Amino acid sequence: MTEDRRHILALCGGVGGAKLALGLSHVLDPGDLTIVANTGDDFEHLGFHISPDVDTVMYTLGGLANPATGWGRDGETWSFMESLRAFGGEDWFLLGDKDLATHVERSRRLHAGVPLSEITTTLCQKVGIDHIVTPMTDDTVRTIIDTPHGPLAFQHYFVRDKCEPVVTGFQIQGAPTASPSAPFQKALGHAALSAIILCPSNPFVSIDPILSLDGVRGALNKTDVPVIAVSPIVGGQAIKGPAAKMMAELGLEVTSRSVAQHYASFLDGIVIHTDDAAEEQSLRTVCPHVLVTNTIMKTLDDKKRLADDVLAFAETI
Ligand code: FO1
Repeated sequence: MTEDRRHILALCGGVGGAKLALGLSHVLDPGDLTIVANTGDDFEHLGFHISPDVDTVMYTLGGLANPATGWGRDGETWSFMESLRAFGGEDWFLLGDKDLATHVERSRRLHAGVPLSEITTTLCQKVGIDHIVTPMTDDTVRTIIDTPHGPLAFQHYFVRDKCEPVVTGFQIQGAPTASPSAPFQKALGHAALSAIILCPSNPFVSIDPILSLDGVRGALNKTDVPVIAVSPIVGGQAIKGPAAKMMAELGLEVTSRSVAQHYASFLDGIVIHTDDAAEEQSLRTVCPHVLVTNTIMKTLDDKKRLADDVLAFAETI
């Protein structure tokens, strides 16, 4: 396949996924990459529509992200939050002043009837992003975390309760009847589609909501192009976030093998970290192709190198 005849579809959640999405955006031309962000984490808060994973991808590719947290904006100020707190308002979810502008403008456009995917395209263009970044759907999908004490809305579990409640399962509400956004559908049907990459995001709460949309898992089961996952698990721990804790609580082994098993119906290749090289043989019983490389992305060079490694791996499948 020649360089100008390839299109890569990357599915991602927030911080970890956005790092690889940034790497891919540096090594692929704008027309050759579609990045689909999870919206199962979206919620209405203080009257605004918050789309955390879309914003994390937008800020990361736009060079605006807070490097310390991975979410929110760099050089943020907190006057709004401090004033809200002084009024006794809800202050468990931190909205910085610059970030707030995103939620105000997005919510205004949504109320005017503009679909989330069109708003995302516009906002991404405004911050100088040339690649296609799209929410997984324009429909409402909400991830619910089941716990022994009842169901929790995703951000209540993740931010308010700091991922402390034990997880017994997940509900991806609205997903079976939600359509993939137009740019996502276009990428899935792209004549030059040459690989689908599952970024190193949480399989349960970042990637599963995308897979659960109407027709998506079926499309991945049927596709002829390689589907490759970059494992978010390294050395029995999640690189970021609660994936390892969730796996343990669900009675799964905290390994890349469990990740591969989770995606088994469509997975052609998995990328694991060099520290886990000993797992390679047992992984091959679940997934036919395994790439062992450095999957930790601290610098921009790390992100570009991993993106190159994953694309080269895809070409061997
Ligand atoms: N994550 C936190 O841990 N604490 C926060 O207060 C917080 C605020 C926040 C505001 C806007 C935004 O786009 C993201 C924000 N996040 C925060 C991150 C986010 O909730 C999670 O990282 C994702 O939902 C999981 O991918």
